[in-house]
Amino acid sequence: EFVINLLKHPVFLNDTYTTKFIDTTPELFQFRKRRDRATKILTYIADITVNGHPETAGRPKPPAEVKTPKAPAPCAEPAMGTRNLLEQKGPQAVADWMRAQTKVLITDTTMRDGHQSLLATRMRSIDMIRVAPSYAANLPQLFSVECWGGATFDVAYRFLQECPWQRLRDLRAAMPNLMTQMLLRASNGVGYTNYPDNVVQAFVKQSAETGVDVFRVFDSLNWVENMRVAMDAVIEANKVCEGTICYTGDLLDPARAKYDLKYYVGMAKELKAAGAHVLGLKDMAGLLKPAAARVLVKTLKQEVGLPVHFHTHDTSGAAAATILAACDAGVDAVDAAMDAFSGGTSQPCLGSIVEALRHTERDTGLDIGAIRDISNYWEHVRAQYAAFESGLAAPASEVYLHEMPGGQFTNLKAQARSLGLEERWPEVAQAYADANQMFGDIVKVTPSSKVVGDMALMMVAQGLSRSQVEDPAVDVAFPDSVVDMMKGNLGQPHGGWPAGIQKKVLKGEKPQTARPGLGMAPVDLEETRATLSAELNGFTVDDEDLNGYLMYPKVFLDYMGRHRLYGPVRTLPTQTFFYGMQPGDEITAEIDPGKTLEIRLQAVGETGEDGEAKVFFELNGQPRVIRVPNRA
Ligand code: BTN
Ligand code: 3PY
Ligand code: ZN
Repeated sequence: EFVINLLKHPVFLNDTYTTKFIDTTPELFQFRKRRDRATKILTYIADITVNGHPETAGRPKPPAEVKTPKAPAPCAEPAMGTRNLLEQKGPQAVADWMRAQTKVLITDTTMRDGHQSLLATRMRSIDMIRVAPSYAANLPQLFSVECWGGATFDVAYRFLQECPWQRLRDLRAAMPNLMTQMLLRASNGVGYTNYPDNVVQAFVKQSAETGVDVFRVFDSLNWVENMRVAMDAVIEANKVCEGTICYTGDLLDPARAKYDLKYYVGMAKELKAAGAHVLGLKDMAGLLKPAAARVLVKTLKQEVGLPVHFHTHDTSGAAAATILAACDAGVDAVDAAMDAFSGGTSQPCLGSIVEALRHTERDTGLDIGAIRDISNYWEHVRAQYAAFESGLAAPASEVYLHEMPGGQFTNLKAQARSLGLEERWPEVAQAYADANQMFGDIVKVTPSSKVVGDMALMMVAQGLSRSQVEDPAVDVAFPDSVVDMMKGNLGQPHGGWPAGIQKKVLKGEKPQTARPGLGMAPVDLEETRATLSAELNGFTVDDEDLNGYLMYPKVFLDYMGRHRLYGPVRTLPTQTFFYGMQPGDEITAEIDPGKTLEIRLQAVGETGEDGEAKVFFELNGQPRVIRVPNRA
């Protein structure tokens, strides 16, 4: 097949291919017969069974008794929920309704931040889609279900071999009464870099069309100027625009006066003026302490007049106290995760918040029995992903030192491990804090948090202290991401970049202070579609594919190449996807609504002289033999 040859061609692997390369390289066009989807899926299972999945090799295995999780039965037709209000009366009516509630509204983050923070974002769509009807029927009082955006977009293509848009479409269909919610990094889309304005606009439009109702829009430097393009696009799509403040520092600490009450109120007013329907308060590292939450939420409510939606992480172990303080202070909505996906670097436990508020004037009205049933389902789901557990065993008060976001903490630890720095983690934590101060004490959240992390790892690996890095006499080769940030390519932080370090990093080059998107030419969308279609041998590129490609060109192309080989592997049970099958195992995969494959593994044969293993299946009762290279 064309794409397989292309993806394995050294020029492609080197990232130096062009369309001309395709025209001048005839060996790409040795087509094999196109195989049907069932054969493709069997090929995937055979390959994983013989060779293992590269991502689970050497990692802890799920317990032997782990079974495909079964979702609780939906108890009735879904009652009307927030989505119905949005559809009937629009986003402003949702915001007005929020402010009129006495109860605390709850967002469930399990399907996005929960697994992003605990399982390296590896949860597969099938495990979400199975339980979505139970959410719609049994928890219709939820404010929203956060299930898209952030890191989930590229991880779906890159590691899970599935289309993130299809995930969204399926979840939307399964929860018609509940608002879906996504995390959007403003001009950075769901990526790590600033995109041209028309790419951001197209992405928001498509997300709204495919199924996002609430957009939590933030900027990694809290620069409202750089949030407008994304916010305007959300408002244009008639969806809920949650303009968001990222919380950092320590509100009540006079030594961290850069981020004081005045700063947050000022930013909140800017977000309101920019058209936010809801004010998001995003405490991505879990730094907001209970007493500070009381002051901050009360003041924002009084001074701004928008409903406030609070998000935090339980890295310190004290997040539930902060949420309850925020509830006392009048917060309108809060985020929490189901038991099995809560705590640690994730959100606090949803059921426990619900019970803590029970019989108070802020009672959420959510059914604890329904929560328990759904949570039991999630417990079985989590067990399947043992390979992706980070192993953080206890709360970490160290978070107040480094201020790493929940999603980054375990990731950076893994990176440190791969560089042989695991034993020196306390130094990494200190270097992260030092790098932050060196950059002027900035907001740290994707992508700015990655830059600080890159700097910190470099400092520890090379034994450089902050004062050495800052010393004009000491030669330092800065990470690319640091150079890029100092150039102004992620935007401007509160108070600007410190002149000394910026000058040293840029070696005399002049930084930009304008909004990065201002200097970027719009992408010709139709020309891109045509080029992409040609690169994919005439494949019809729809708007979702085009937007996926615009965010992550290489990741998307790699996904497409594997898709042509392996077909709709998103329909496989998670155990099969990561571990293949044992002789005697039987599974089903619904590749289209109503079209189900029944697959039984009979045996794995010997590997022949040609290095290929024969794998014997029964597919819907008929014998099938698949040959795959044995790379083990
Ligand atoms: C990856 O991106 O590496 C994970 C996606 C699955 C890749 C498939 S798994 C079977 C085959 N063997 C490999 O090493 N890669 C592909
Ligand atoms: C993301 O951008 O993915 C985040 O979760 C930031 O907190
Ligand atoms: Zn978060």
